[in-house]
Amino acid sequence: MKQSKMLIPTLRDVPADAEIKSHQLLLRAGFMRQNASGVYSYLPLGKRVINKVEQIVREEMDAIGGSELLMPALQPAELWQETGRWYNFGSELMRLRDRHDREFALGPTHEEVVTSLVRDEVSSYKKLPLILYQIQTKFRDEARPRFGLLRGREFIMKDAYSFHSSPESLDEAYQDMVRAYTNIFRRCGLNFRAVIADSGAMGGKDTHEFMVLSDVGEDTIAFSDTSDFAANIEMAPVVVDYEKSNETPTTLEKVATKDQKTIEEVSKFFNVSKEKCLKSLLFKVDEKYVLIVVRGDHEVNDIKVKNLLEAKMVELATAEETLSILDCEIGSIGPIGVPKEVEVIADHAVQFVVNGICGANEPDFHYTGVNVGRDFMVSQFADLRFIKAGDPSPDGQGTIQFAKGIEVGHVFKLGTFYSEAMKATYLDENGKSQPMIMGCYGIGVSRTVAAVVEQFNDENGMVWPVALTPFEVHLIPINMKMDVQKELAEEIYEHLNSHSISVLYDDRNERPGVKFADSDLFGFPIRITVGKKAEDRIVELKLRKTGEVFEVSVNDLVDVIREKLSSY
Ligand code: 9G3
Repeated sequence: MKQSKMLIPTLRDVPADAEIKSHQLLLRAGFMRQNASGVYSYLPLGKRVINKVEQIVREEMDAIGGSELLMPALQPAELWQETGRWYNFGSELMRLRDRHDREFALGPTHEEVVTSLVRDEVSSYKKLPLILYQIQTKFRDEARPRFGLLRGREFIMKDAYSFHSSPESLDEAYQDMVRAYTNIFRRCGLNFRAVIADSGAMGGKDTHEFMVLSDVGEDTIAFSDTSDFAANIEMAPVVVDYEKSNETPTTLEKVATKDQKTIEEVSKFFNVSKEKCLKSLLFKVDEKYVLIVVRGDHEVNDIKVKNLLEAKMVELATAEETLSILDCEIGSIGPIGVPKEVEVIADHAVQFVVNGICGANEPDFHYTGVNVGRDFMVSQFADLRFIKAGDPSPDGQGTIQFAKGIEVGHVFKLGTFYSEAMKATYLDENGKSQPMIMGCYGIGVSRTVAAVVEQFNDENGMVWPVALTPFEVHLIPINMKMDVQKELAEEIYEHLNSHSISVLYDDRNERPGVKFADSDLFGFPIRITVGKKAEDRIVELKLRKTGEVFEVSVNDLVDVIREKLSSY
């Protein structure tokens, strides 16, 4: 392609509202432009990268028996009303009316559409399992779009849906998808982890997120420093063998602790570690109140509380609720003597605290010498705390570390939530009507592009992996006014194209400095410069990643380029 013919509006300066590297570079290199908050145009170079990611996704989806279709972005409200989701998604669901005043959603995802399609077209177990996928634009009216393509309001997603007549068949498709996702993100050159995640509102049980490690990621991952264990911080199970201290239990005492409220203040006041303190939090769980007790140095994981109690809603009780239920303020809560209608549940670590300290449910007093089982009872001990860096990895191998991650993929076992709500049934081998068992699997295609830039850049610009680069070679004559350089450049351009090496030919009449700065910004793997040795048919080859420079005779160029690309 000739650069003078393409729209690649590069910027010298960093755009003010672009806070992260990928957002800055994609704008500066002329790969994309913003049309509105969270809404972008992919310009030619950016669109070529999108195409490459999509191609990799298609190959891997087809390889596991997925068939590509394309569903509408305009989704009739009736479908969303069948599952009830029309009512429980708020302003994030973009809605509109057509000329007849009929309501539609601009699709944020396609469970309802695909389930309505399959219920109409599939009725026998013989047609299952079925894996359908699409690569399509999604709309979600994010409250705070930011970080460019990482959190947009219109974005490109590959979303796949699978339909099964048995849980085993779903498991098989789920595992195939995990393998396909692993291939996709490996082929994109990404450093990622498949992470055990919480299914959140999607129902179903197993779910994995694919996280690209990056400091700008919004999710926190807990992963083992020696094994491949990795879990979203919300889900990471805690498996610790707490040792029981051999202290002998002392008597319970109520001690005046004027103005001491937080664990920090109380542990300092008594000059003990936070591990000796008990932290009690009152939660409103659906319609009842539950007191959660954890060790002073731990944090309550409300997702674990919600999953343990199979609750729809778990919220920290307000100060007023605390006052009315426990007759004390939040800083004085303790598990001793709470009203019997308040269930007390403790994290496993609490049962190993001997002679602990806890609030006395009245201001300016605390109990010391507290021993669970003697001074207060719990209905159960459970894993209710957030995992911490330094904890042993739950798989027994290595120690937990934290990292930030960008979610680029998410796979779910949906079960029959949608097929039951929408009566997507099939006749099993006994002629009995059964709801289809479903899975759904997403990849953020446009988000993946931004994640790649986040992982591969340097002070001069982007550094594309070969698999995703818009062009493999950037061909730059130093001086277009010198015929020998211009003619050799054009000969090389034709030669590379005829050998299916993708090349962007910078045929502009620009100063070399401008050309090289743009070239570094674009970040293609190889740059060929045609300069003063053109008359000897010698050119300079530069590798973008390492900066290594080689002189190459034009006759060897194709072989050298192919060798450099394969070992890049
Ligand atoms: C909505 C809105 C936002 C949403 C959803 C629905 C996320 C919604 C979850 C999923 C689950 C999977 C198939 C591909 C992979 C992800 N945000 N989710 O359902 F109405 Cl406004 O999309 N869907």
